Amino acid sequence: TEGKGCAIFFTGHSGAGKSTIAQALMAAILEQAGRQVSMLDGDEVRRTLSAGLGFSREDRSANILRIAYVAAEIVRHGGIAICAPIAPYAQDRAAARALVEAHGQFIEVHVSTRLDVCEARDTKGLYAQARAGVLKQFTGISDPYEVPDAPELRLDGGEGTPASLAARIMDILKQRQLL
Ligand code: GGZ
Repeated sequence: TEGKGCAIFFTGHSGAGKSTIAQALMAAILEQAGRQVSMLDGDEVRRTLSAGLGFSREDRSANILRIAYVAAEIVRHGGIAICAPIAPYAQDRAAARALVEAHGQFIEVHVSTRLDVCEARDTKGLYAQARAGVLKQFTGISDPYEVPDAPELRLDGGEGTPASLAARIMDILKQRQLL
């Protein structure tokens, strides 16, 4: 286990491809560097660590802070954490960054897939429910998404394979000697 601790923090709309790219990244890190990765995916976190939280601004902030707290702890011990929530608020992303940067590097990856592409995919049918008003406060439809100003990387999930997009992140991790 060479390398230092770091967190790769994805942000982007539902259906942008965060989880898929995160999975490809985890596989690449394991294959190319033999390093284990802790995955804090939006979906699973919502069922476990953040069970009981909703989608108000306050609950979304609490969710991001919990994820960041765990990631910071992993990074503090030299591990690699991949986080993949929507994280729609710049203030929460900045707080997450501050928590992690106390111990190691924070690589923010904005998965910038256009909203109409995410909505057209609608893999889980959530956008349709949001349009129908069944799902309230849905990011991009009836709730805000603040586009990151200066992420370490911006990836369009509508272009290229998950493996090719993950490879762009691998390049950064190698450049920074984190693997
Ligand atoms: C956004 C929602 C909502 C609302 C349920 N807004 O694509 P998914 O389904 O699997 O991932 C989304 C997930 C978002 O949870 P996060 O923890 O990533 O959000 S945040 O960072 O804002 O705390 C989506 C589903 O939950 N989902 N209701 N109203 N996404």
